[in-house]
Amino acid sequence: MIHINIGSNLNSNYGSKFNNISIAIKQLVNAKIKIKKISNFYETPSYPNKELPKFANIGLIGEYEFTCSKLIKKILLIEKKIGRIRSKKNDPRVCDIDIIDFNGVIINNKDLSLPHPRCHNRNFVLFPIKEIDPKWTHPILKKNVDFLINRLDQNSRIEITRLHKSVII
Ligand code: PH2
Ligand code: MG
Ligand code: MG
Repeated sequence: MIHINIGSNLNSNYGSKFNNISIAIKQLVNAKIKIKKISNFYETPSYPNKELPKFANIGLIGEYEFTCSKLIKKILLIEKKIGRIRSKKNDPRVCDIDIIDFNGVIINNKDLSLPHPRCHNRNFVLFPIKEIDPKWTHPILKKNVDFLINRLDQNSRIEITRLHKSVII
C-alpha cells in the first residue's frame, strides 16, 4: 500500500486550496494510482511559519503497480499542471504531493527519501493516516500512528481541524 499526502495553501487558476487538492487526486487516478481511501480535509497552520496562509491537507492510500521513480515523475508533472512554481522552502504552494510511504520501502538518496523523512513529526500527515489506516506503522521507526501522534507536542495535537468536508471524485 502507498500513502500520499497532499497539501495546499494558495489559490490557483483552478480555484481554492480545496479545488487544487481535488484536481490533484483526479490526476493521480489518471496516473493509474488505484485509490482505496481518502481522508477528510484537515486544516492546520502553515509549518513552520504560522503567519502564512493555513494549509488544507488530505491523506490517501492506494496501490500502484509501477516503480516509485515513475510515480515521482508523474507527481512532478501534476504539481506543475496545477501551477506549482518551485520557490523557497516552505513558501505558500498551490499543490504539494508527497509520497509518505511506498510499500514500506526505505530509500535514502539525494533526490528521494522514503518513508518521508519528517512524516513522523507532522500533525497534517499523521492525523489523516490515523483516519484512513489506523494500523499503519512507520517502516523505520516501527511505531504505530497513535504512538507517533501521542509524541507530537501539545500544540500540534490541538492545532489541527478535521473539516466536515471531503473530496468528491
Ligand atoms: N508542507 C510544507 C511546509 N509546511 N504546513 C502544513 N500545515 N501543511 C503542509 O502540507 C506543509 C506545511 C512543505 O511541503
Ligand atoms: Mg511537503
Ligand atoms: Mg513535496
